[in-house]
Amino acid sequence: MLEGKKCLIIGSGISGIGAARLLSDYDTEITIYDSNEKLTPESITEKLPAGIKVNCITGELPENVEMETEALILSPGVPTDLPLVNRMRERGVQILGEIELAYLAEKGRVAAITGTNGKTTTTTLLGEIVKAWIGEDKTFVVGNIGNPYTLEASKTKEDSVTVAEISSFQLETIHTFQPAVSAILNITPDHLNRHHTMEAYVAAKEAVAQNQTKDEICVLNYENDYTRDFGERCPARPVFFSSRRELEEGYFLRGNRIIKRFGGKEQDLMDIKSDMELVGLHNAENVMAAIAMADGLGVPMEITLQTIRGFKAVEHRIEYVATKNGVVYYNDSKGTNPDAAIQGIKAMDRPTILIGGGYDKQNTYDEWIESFDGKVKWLVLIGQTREKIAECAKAHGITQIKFADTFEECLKLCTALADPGDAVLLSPACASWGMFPNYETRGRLFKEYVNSLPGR
Ligand code: UMA
Repeated sequence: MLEGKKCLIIGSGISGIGAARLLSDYDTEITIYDSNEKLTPESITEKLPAGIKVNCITGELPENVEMETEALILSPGVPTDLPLVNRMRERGVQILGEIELAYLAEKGRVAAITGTNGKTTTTTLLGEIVKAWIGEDKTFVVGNIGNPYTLEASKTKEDSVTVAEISSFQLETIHTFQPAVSAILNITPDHLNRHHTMEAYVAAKEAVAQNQTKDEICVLNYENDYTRDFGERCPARPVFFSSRRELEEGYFLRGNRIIKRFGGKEQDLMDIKSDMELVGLHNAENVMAAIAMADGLGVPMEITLQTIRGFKAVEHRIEYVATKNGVVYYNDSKGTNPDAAIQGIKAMDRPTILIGGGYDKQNTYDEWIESFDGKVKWLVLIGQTREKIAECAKAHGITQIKFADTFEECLKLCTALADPGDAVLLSPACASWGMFPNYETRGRLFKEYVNSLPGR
């Protein structure tokens, strides 16, 4: 459907490069455009594999290129309501996201995971389960997790499984994307600067199931109002999990044990304290979602449970870094919104120096600050949101607040403020943008700093 067309890709990040690679398999004319004036066409060309013919443009897009474009491919970070995109839409130009483009080349089955929090852990875990079942060569773990789907889609085969972490940004631009098994882990306010309203954000998440049929399943969290309600209107067959109540049908916790119950038949699967290394109730939810999805794909239960038993925490998610001079350091750089950061502070069992702040996604911070539960000894704030968070913290009676201008200053300050027996937790409740290219860089810099501190 793209054959012979003049295609314009917006964004020269990893998705845009992946999209160009995939498009080069078709007979298309490819242009990559990036609005960042600091980039040069040469710097984009350098990122492309040799032998691919791509026209690269940065800064302003010439009008003739806009007018000649017949298909527009958007990177996830590109808002779908940009004037340029709106003009092309009005002109009837075919508009698709990088995920949709990849899906056009998909030959196997897809398991797609979305939700505000827990996506990366669940995707990684399900990826490991599927690998243990059909082998690494037939398993593709892609998407928001950091591996563009367009780089892998052409390698898929009829008997392969693609496990995809899909963000709300990516779901805004799908058309035919149809997972065999999908999951919406939870929905809480996030990315409202991009989606503008909660309704639009929820609609984007629900789109993961829009092309599914009742022969396919959508795994949903019974304890989240949005996902529970979606069960009523979901085009796929809803399969619920719950960490708080016993369900008539589905996967749930009874004390510390995960139980599966369908058609009146119960199976006692595992203990969340002694059978897995992941900690916290949110991880029990991620594990139940992964089990439900693996079941939906047909993975034998023994393979699923064995993989979970050996699975360790994902990098940057409440990740223990080191203990230096009696201070325990945790990297939760993936706490990029208040809801995720609540899990971070909840997991602490000691006085904590908490690093917060970053890019402003127009979130509110009250619930996060209310979850501090007297544990936050000092709140050290960085980035664009620091004043907004400080104001909110003060309104909740928290006065032990410090500002830092740079990340380095912030880290040194935390070390100075911490006494033996304390924790230092990087769990900012904000995206990293503005100070770092991504949360991984923020987390890695934190770990490098901690590991460079003297002491064991
Ligand atoms: N750009 C434009 N015009 C715009 C906006 C951006 O030209 O209007 C350009 C920028 O100058 C930049 C490029 O687009 O050069 C960046 O594209 P991108 O933001 O889509 O980033 P990618 O590097 O392609 O990474 C994207 C995802 N990024 C975002 O959604 C912001 C990555 O998710 C994802 O891992 C990757 O695709 C592979 O699928 C990151 C993320 O932060 C981890 N996701 C959000 C989250 O998890 O909360 C949704």
